[in-house]
Amino acid sequence: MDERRLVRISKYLARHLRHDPQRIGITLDAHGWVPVDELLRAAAEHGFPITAAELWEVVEGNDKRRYAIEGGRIRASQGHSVPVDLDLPEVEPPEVLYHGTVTRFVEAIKKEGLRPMSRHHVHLSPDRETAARVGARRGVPVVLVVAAGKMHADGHVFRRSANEVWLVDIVPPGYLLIPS
Ligand code: HQG
Repeated sequence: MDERRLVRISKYLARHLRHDPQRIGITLDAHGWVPVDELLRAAAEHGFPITAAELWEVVEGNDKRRYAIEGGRIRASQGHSVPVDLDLPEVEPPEVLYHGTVTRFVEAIKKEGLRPMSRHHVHLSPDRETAARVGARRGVPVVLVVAAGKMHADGHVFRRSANEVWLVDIVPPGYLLIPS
């Protein structure tokens, strides 16, 4: 499959598995799962046929491993705006994690800290390079360092998605190191 088709399918899945399942008449269960055959049928009925082989290639070949298939069902591993409980265990984070953003958000972040905005959680990256890539989606990236160890010691709950994205409810400004 060529790269463009792969990206189109991945974006189609993101839209319907994270944000707008009703658009194609599918229902995610409480943990975000939907049967693969139901998804493929709904996609075909709504004018975007995907073969099972293509779906498999997107799930397996995707460098960010955004989707997981288990027991004939599929879900997005993180990034939802619809209410789902990913049922991820709490995990102790490393001493520092990173968040990629852009200059125009920095002033607000200094005041308010990091907020989940339209998602369920604030997303943190395990390394600077990943955070820089996340920020670069929106402009010139700024990488913030998060004192994750200290946050955890102070009682903040950390979870990690199947694709190694760290999830927290908020990051208060006092735990952020923001480059000037
Ligand atoms: C910013 C992609 C103003 C925050 C990526 C970010 C990631 C604030 C934006 C995943 C703020 C929210 C998530 C505040 C946070 N004031 N702006 N107080 N607090 N922000 O897309 O972390 O390709 O919801 O810095 O790779 O950018 O979809 O979050 O810029 O893993 O799989 O508000 O999405 O993954 O943006 O990205 P997002 P994100 P996928």
